Amino acid sequence: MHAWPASEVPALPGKGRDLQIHDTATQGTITLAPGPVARIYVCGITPYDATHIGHAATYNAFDLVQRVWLDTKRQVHYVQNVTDVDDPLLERALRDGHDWTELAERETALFREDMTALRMLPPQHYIGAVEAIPGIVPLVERLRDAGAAYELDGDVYFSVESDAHFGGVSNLDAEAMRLLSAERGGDPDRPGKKNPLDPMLWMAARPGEPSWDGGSLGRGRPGWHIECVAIALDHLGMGFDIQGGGSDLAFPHHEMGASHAQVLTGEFPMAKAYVHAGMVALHGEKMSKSKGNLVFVSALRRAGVDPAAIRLALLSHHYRADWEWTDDVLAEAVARLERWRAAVSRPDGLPADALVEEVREALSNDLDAPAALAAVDRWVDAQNASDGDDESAPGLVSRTVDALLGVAL
Ligand code: 5CA
Ligand code: ZN
Repeated sequence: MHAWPASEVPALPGKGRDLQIHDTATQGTITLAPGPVARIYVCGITPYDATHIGHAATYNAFDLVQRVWLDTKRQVHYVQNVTDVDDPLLERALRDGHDWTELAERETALFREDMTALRMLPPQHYIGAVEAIPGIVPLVERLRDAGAAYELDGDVYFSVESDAHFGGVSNLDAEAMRLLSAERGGDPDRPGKKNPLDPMLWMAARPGEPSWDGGSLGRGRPGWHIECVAIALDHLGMGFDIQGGGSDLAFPHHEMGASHAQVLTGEFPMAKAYVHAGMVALHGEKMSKSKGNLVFVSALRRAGVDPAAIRLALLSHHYRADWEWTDDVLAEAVARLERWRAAVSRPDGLPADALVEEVREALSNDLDAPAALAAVDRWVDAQNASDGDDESAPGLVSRTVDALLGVAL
């Protein structure tokens, strides 16, 4: 699958700092020091509805990760999936009388447009679940042949007990895992399972649903977690730097994925850091496609909102915080964008070398975007109130805001 066009990232003078990031697995902050090529996998959308502000906030966090790494003069190898076949997508297509492939294609196209407008850097590999199926089947067969998976009425389940590290990503107790499993696509109450938490690796073909050749597994379609693992292992290998997504993916998705990968390869860990963004709410509840309390990026764009203002609104919250989208959040971002643009549109200004370092420091400190915005605010306020004569300053500030925050002034 093709991704979307990359906006250019200006090079800044000097060099950025290594990223310190909160890791869900160790429940602490770790400093990542990747080699010349940093490797990151970020879970992509299930394309049955348009990109909402919650999605955009999560992708914004991982876009900052890329920008910090690029500023350290590393390359970034970024992989993202599209869950273009799964229960919620098929259910929505059925409900609305649409062809599921057309629904997935349409919403993926809109996602690309939204990501481009928001200046999110694209992944080098953007892979759909459907196109990954030929790589998934042999992995499931291997897990089964190694005794880490078993069959139940034609479906194949992963045995969580086969991974000694199971539970180490999300650090939840058994009861919490069981509740979340039921809530997030698992089937803990299905009779016959060895452990209620065991997730499906391969679902045997159901009447009226799409299915693919699964070799010795029979016709069917892949489970959700093995989809991301197959894509990540294929393009990044084990021990990559960051596995990313929203906090609702820590369990079961990233927990199960790590277990699949660790059992398949005999290596630990799958990722050096498991990084999770907070949830954005609307009217007091998590924004979610299933509840329908959504603010779409595309709807804001159609209403004439500058994507740079949307981006500033996302950046005004720390990525790990849960926060609420309101009209005020957007109005504040629109006003900030205007102030910033006025400040850099002057022919000269106050020296900005210290600002570059402040923004670098804020972002390397667990992606503290609000601190980065505050630093730019300080320069902008001083600039708007004085008559500095550094002719390179406005350009340097524009390039810094563009390179590190993805905002075009
Ligand atoms: N396709 C799977 C991942 S493999 C999936 O979770 N798709 S999704 O469309 O439901 O979500 C895409 C990303 O947006 C995930 O990282 C998810 O955690 C994140 N996300 C969903 N809702 C919100 C929200 N309200 N706030 C912040 N992030 C969200
Ligand atoms: Zn995923």
